[in-house]
Amino acid sequence: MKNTINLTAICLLLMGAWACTAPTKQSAPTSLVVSEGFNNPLGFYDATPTFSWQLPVSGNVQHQSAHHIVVASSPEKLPDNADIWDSKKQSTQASTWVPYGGKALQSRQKVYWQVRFWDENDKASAWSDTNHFELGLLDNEDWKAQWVGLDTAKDSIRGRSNVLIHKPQYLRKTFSVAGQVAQARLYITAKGVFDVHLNGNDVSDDVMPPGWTPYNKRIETLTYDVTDLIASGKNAIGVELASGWHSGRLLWGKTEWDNSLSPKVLCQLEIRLRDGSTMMVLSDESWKGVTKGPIAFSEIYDGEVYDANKEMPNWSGPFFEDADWDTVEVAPLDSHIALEPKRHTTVKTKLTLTPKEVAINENSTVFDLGQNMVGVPRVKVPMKKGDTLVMRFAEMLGADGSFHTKNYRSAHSTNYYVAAEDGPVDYTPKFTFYGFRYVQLSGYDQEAAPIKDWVTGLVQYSDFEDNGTFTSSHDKLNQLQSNIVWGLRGNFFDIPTDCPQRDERLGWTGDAQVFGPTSVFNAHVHKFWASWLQSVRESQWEDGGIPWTVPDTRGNYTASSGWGDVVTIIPWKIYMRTGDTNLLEANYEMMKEWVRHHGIKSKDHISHMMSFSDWLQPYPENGDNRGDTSLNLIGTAFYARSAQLTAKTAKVLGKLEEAAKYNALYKTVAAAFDNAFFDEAGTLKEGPETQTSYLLALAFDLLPQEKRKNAQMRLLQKIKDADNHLRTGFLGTPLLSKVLDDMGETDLMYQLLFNETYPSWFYSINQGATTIWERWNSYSKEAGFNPKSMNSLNHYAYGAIGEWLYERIAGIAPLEAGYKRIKIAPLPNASYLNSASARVETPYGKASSGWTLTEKEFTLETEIPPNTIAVVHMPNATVGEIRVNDQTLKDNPKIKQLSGPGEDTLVLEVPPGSHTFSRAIR
Ligand code: RAM
Repeated sequence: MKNTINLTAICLLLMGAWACTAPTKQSAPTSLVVSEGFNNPLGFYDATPTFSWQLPVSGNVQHQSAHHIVVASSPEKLPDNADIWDSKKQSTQASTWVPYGGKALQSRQKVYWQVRFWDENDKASAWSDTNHFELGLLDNEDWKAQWVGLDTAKDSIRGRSNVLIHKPQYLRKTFSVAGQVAQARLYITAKGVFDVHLNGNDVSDDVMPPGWTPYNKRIETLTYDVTDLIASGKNAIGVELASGWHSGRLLWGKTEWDNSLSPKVLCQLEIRLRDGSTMMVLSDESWKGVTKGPIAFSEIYDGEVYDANKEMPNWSGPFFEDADWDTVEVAPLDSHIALEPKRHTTVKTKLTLTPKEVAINENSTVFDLGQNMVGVPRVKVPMKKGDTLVMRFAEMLGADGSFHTKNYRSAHSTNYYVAAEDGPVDYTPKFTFYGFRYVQLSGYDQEAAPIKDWVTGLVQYSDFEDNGTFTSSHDKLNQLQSNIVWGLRGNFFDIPTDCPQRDERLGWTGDAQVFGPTSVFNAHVHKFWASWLQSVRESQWEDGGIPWTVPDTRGNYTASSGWGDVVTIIPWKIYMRTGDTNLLEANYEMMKEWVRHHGIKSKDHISHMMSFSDWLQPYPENGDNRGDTSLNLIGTAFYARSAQLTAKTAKVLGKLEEAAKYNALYKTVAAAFDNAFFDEAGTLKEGPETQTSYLLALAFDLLPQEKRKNAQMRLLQKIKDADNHLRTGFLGTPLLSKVLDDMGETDLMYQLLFNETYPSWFYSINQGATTIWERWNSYSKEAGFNPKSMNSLNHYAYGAIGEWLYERIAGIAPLEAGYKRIKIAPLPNASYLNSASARVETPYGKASSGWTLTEKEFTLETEIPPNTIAVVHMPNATVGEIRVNDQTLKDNPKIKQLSGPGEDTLVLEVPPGSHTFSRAIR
């Protein structure tokens, strides 16, 4: 800054003001983050982070030619006296995932950093704003506190499925602070879920922390800045603690951690006073607790019971009388369980919904939020003393208006509130969540006339930001996009779940594999997946097998093909969309182990692994959920695919010998696959000829070149036999678009996508879906609810089609990992759409592609972020003259033509910036 002023002053003196208007520096980089997209984190997990930033869109920067990162122990030292790390000027285009290269960082350490860059003309930018991160407690050794809680197991209360019920606990501790507080950090976690208060104030708005990890291996810890919540003198900390996923009821319930254990909290409050002295308040034997508080019961599947008569005013304040409270039990830290800072964001209330309709019945009222959602209601309802407000939930009503809860199966999913006095109550459940669109209330003051304001839907999911949008000229396609996004919001509740409402809500690996790629477009879920993949690594068995769900609640040591393959598919897909090689590095051993497991379950490279197969394929010949495609064919196809992705990963990591080894394995398995399942011509020779058999063979490139054509023809025939409808379940559906697209059958793919009749995406929309359903026909206006008990109306798997909406209909895809090279290749199709557009936040900044098609003109508008290159494909280029930014191609010297003359698709290499391409239609 100083330099600029001096220079400006000199210019003014010597040359006159007019000559000095050109800026002497490029604008500063923006959007600084560490590791998987953390913005100034507190309680950060990563002592060896990576740094990423974006180049400014203003100032016509094309590329970075060098960067310079400085890290210091205080902001004043920056940029000139970086005492922790000074990268010096590095000549490189890398502006993402740049590894920290300074001294080892320690628990609690807070550091400040800045970055600047040089553009393609070696012109330096201004320094960025100063960013920072503060590490949490990285090691068990950092903890002086002990686990504390009441022994609720001894009450031997049994709930649904005879599961041990732990009554929610209220725990507290007073402490004195002799002086003014300069800084206070609260490090806390639970075996269970908690809500913490200081002196009667809520410490955070986190929902059900610490979240769900394989608790026998790792429990995540939270860090809160509580400097402003602690005063000189007497203080108190209070913790509400409930079972959550640790000690609550879960499907199968065979966890590797001891889930009969009474919930416990671990808490370490570290205070620094203005005089420089420090003190700690620890969870220990001095804490006290009761289970007689207002939350009398709380279970994830079954709901909550709140008795306002049992409220304890100011119970977490310093002057509350707790003489009759019990002394807590204390347990030491477990040496085998790592305590690590939470490595992604907690669940929070992200959106609120207000009812669209209110239907008043004799004793109850049903509030329709207009959208199937996940979270809790906030109710503000008039009540009479002693009455119980009953809150029930439903995803959908029957055609006769009946309140449909059958698909919750054994999940009681009901909330009770007992009023302590006459008048309005204001209540939000705390340690449970529901999947619902409708809320039914009964037990309120019968004299009051129900109004919409009584209920607000609090939409809760992991606290990530939106990352992209897709929109088009077609209402149902837009509704499909909305359903995909709501499926994401509903099932990213700390872990990726199959469904959010019934007695399941588990981290099903197959569903994650299928939907993961689409999720990355719509939301900033890089850290969410990186975190869950750590849980997957921790859950992998010794023989390389991967549990059906992570965390594992089944404990049956039987893996499923197509499900366990999440370990190769998700890291690779996320790497392609982020360019983060650390993600590959972290998961590489797991991938290898999983491929080994495929080998163990194969004979002569033909898989015999158990599989849920093409789950919920429509019209199964055998009536089974697993569809008709051969189990061994599916297993062998995924064996080859995982070997291939492991080879690609090895190559990126520079492990060339291993890359060759896994590539050879992929080829061997592919040859065995071809040999075992396909005849000389390339027609399936064993088992029922399904669409999915051909999709797997083609998508995973498992047939020799000469057989591909025939396999493609057979696939087309199978689709034709199905009256141009899909016949695919969980595994086949995500492959349809890629395979048909590669074949040039995009008209057919459009047709499948726009089909209105069963089975299709729009079919569920026609039946009233506001989310993606588990089954293509979970409900129909004609036949009502699918009679199968397994029937979730919020199940993201078929939302996998979202990837094709972004990548092909609108046309933005990474050509090189992390969108360093971007492919803009839209698929206009006048029979279906007049326009479509998508925007994606790439690691380099916003990229967008939007097209419109009129009778006269095709127009494509793109935004390409700095430090990337786009390769733009203009379809039907031979039809009319291409204009770029309203000029001829020749007048745009920075745009390079890559395609040959006369080719139908014009391929252009396009630099960063906003561009409009148009072509007249004659
Ligand atoms: C169901 C789950 C999930 C699926 C498994 C096989 O219980 O809901 O979607 O992956 O079965």
